[in-house]
Amino acid sequence: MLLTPAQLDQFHLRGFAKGARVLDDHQIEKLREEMQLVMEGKSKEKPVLNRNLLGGSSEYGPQANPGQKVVVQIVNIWEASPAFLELCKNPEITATVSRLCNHAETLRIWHDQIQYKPPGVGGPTGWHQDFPAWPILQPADLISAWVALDDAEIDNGCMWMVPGSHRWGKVPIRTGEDFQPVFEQALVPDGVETKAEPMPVKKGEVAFHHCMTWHGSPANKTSRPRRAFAIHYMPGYTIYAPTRPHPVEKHVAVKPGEVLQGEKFPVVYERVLQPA
Ligand SMILES: O=C(O)CCC(=O)C(=O)O
Repeated sequence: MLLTPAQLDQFHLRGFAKGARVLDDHQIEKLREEMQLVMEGKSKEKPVLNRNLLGGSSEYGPQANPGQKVVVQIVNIWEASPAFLELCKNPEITATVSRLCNHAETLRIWHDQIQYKPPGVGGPTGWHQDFPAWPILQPADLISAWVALDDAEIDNGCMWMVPGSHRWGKVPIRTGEDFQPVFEQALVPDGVETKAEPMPVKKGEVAFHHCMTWHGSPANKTSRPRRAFAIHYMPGYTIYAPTRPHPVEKHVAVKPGEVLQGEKFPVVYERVLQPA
């Protein structure tokens, strides 16, 4: 368990919490190498997406498209890299996520993603809630574990969170000039505080967030990389409920209304039930 009882309470109140270190320097180096390999298209197996999240050229380098900001997004690197799949199965991470999901008995990988903001050109990831961007699932009980592969700090684009926002339902959010969340006041409950706060995470540490928590990450203004890996876990009862397309949908082999399962949604945690 990577969160203390007090941190578990904080998570339920605030919608996110920072956990302990889960990777040593050697493991981090290995994952960075694997990421580079997959990003350059040199891995045998391929991920679902390997692109610049901000659009533009499919090339990442600033030389390919001068002025183009870049957030490299690799979706389902676990399919291309055994080291990342191993991290998805980390028993401490999955046991913690199960606790955060009301003691879910089973967890599957919904999908994962690298977000890499390269030095100098690394751009922002706009404010959003995850669940509305996943329009083929129900219910909104998913939890993400976000593992830093570099120190993620304010100046190189750590995530920002709005405490308590996971309890306000679906709210369309835009990103303001000053990287503040912009939203319609009438859509949030009266009297709630909507102040964003940074969530710096040291390399090798993990942080957790709920799929309705408002979050985003500004540009990388430094000469340091900001690499991170998010694992989006779904409890075993999550069903396939398609309303709009999603890149991972091509892996779905069940019918609407059925539990979303199959080899591309591997079980990574099963709670051992104690005999009565
Ligand atoms: O890595 C980032 O800055 C954003 C990741 C994110 O939006 C997520 O994990 O849900």
